Amino acid sequence: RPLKVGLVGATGVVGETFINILEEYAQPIAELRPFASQNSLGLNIELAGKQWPVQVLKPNCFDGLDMVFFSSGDDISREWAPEAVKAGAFAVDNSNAFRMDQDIHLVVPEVNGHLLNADSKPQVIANPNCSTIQLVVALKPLLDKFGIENVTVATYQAVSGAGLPGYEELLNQTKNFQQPDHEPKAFSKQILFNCIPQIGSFGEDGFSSEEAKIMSETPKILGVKDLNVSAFTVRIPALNSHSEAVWVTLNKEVAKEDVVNALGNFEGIAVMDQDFPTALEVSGEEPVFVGRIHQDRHNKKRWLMWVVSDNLKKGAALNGLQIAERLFC
Ligand code: 11C
Repeated sequence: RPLKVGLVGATGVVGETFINILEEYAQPIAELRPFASQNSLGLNIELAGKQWPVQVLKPNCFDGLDMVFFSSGDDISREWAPEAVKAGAFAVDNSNAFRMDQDIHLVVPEVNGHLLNADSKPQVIANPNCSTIQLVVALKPLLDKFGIENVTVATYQAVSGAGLPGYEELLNQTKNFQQPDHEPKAFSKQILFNCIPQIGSFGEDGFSSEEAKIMSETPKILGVKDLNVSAFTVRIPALNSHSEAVWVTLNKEVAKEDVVNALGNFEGIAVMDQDFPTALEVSGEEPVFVGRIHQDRHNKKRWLMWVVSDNLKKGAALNGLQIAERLFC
């Protein structure tokens, strides 16, 4: 049956990606109800040859919908996702509001999609952080085949992770690159010609909120509560797609061929072992790309790999839609 879909945050970069993906291949949509702030009233979103007027959130605004995708920040989700569930819809939430709640599923369909099926009742389902999603997809086949002792990850994250303001800040600084002082807004320092080791805010232990998300979400999604994950996250002047250098220590020594086969045979992974993937090349693509797979010199159980994926697609909108597919297909 054609679905009735709500989209909160319809005018943001993730919202826009969600609409593009819906247009590409989701099952027929009976209704799109886009929501955004007051400033966007009067705008229409085009989907399937029809215009859907942008609305603002208000009581009973989700009535009749099957699913609502939220990508509009933690506060909006905290307040409105439960309202969508009360109205009888699934709330697929791309914010950080519910991810670590014990009774909320945090889902990457290839990894732990078994938590959802066509009999699931309307509930909030959390979409993980983008840099976590591509990491767990790459780790899952290694966990299943060889077991994992620990994981270390250093990220190189694109500005689109910070939404439209981040994207525009890099483009504007690039256009005006000779101007000496770029006043940073979306980032704490100038992003052009730079790398900024801050994503989110810093905690007392020295980790940033982005690092904390990766370190707590990864064990939950993989279903290994005590998995030791250490993350260091950096914003770089790439427009889109996050890159990650990953060190994974397996429970046993294995041959390279076995590692490459495990990764290559897993749903959602594209291995690029001869060449390597880059952010620019994989933008717009769906899989998680893995390259530079090689063994550590000192610890033969330890493997290094380079993991790149489109943070707006698999890292956000596409993963949300794949969650919906588990529920409705
Ligand atoms: C970034 N990963 O690149 C962040 C964006 O909790 O979903 C996504 C934040 C989140 O800045």
